[in-house]
Amino acid sequence: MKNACLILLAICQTLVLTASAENVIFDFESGDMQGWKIVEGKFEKLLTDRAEFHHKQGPYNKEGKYFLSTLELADNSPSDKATGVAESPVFRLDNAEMSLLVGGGRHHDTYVALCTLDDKQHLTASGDDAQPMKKITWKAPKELLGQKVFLRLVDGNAGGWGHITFDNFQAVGQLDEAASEAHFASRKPMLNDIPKPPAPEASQISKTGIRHSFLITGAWTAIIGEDNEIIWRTPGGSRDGCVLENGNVLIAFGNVVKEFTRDGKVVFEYKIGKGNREISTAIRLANNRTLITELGNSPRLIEVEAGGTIAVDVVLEPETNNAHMQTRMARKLPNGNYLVPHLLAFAVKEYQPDGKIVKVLKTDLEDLGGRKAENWPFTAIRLENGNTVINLTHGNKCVELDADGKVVWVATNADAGGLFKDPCGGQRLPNGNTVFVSHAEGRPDGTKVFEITRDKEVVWEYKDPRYQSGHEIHILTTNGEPVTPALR
Ligand SMILES: [Ca+2]
Ligand SMILES: [Ca+2]
Repeated sequence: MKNACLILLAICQTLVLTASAENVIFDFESGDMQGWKIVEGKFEKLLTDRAEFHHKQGPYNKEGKYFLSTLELADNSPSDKATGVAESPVFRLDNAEMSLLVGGGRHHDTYVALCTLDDKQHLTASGDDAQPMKKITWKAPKELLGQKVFLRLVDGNAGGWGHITFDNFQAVGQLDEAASEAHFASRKPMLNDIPKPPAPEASQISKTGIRHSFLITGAWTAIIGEDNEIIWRTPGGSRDGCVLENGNVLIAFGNVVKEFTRDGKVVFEYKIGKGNREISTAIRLANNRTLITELGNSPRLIEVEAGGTIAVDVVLEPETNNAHMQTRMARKLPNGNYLVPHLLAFAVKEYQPDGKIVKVLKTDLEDLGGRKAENWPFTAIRLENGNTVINLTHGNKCVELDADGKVVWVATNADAGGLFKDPCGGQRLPNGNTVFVSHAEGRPDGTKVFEITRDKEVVWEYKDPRYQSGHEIHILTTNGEPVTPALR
């Protein structure tokens, strides 16, 4: 009888334990895998106590001493080449709230997932292409409560940032040894069947419904329609350019300027002068000449007749022998002078046709962070009120200066949510909004061009995985209406 009571008590205790909520913690502080198994592929040293990053020596933000990393080789050197899958023991999930630390790659095939025994992945988390682990909180959907679940660590990627790190998973539930054994014995391989995310498509994003068509130069030279279709395209990387009133397209390539008809016929061509190295400007003037700037041993601004004769030749003063950094998009003013941005001179200079400099607008102003902010002027867009809009590449901002060179408006990455990534060309729209091309945005799903209001609200973004960096833009229409004047 006494034995029977003890057995009954033991059964009751087991029932109570089974029903009670406990913490499921995978922090690896016992110095072992806590029942995790590498179920596919191979990781030489998944459990690691590495203290700092391999290259930059920063802290991993790990919890305690041990964590899991698919980056580590047995000799403690790093390699993204390993691929595989590791899975945790099975546990019953009793509370929706969970937290974990995750770092490493942000690929579709580097992630941690919460899975059910039917192999479905319900919640996933990846790194940010960064070493420090970040804290992730998950909230499970109701139907998962009381279900048997497990964690899956996936590294299907052998390229850059092809690894994942993981630590300190915390949940409320109960480990289930029998279910774990059954799962490990019966699981099916999945490493070679990770679904690829849909390829990103060209898109224009605007809460207020803005759609633009535009010419874009850079790694691509194309006219994009309001529905993102390619209306016109020519091969080769380009610098400056514009769409002319007759529909032809004038493009400055590295060492030649060409005017194309829409069916690709070249109707004007100017090749760079001997001894110079780059061309950075191509604008058709009201007098039907073409304004061009040349960079190199003899930096100059020229007006070229339709037949190729050089009618005006202005020596530029870029204050550097670094040809590539001498100047970008120069423009002619209604008063007949020229406005020329000089990157390393930290200045936009206004030249008379006789070469005399009559005004200098500085971009290394203390208001803008001084010389150390590296505000290299890339555009010089004179507005009707006499102000000048200057995109500052490298310094990642846009500034509007008044006629005396004082800052009257500035937009930075604090305003634009980080979208300035070496802004190059741009355009001030008739409604006062400004459009920027971010040259250094190379991600397929990154924002290549964006528009902000005078109040510095981003109201339009253009993403296009078909090309990488952009250089200059000419907005042609907005919601079907032509954009004039083209202040750019
Ligand atoms: Ca740990
Ligand atoms: Ca890998």
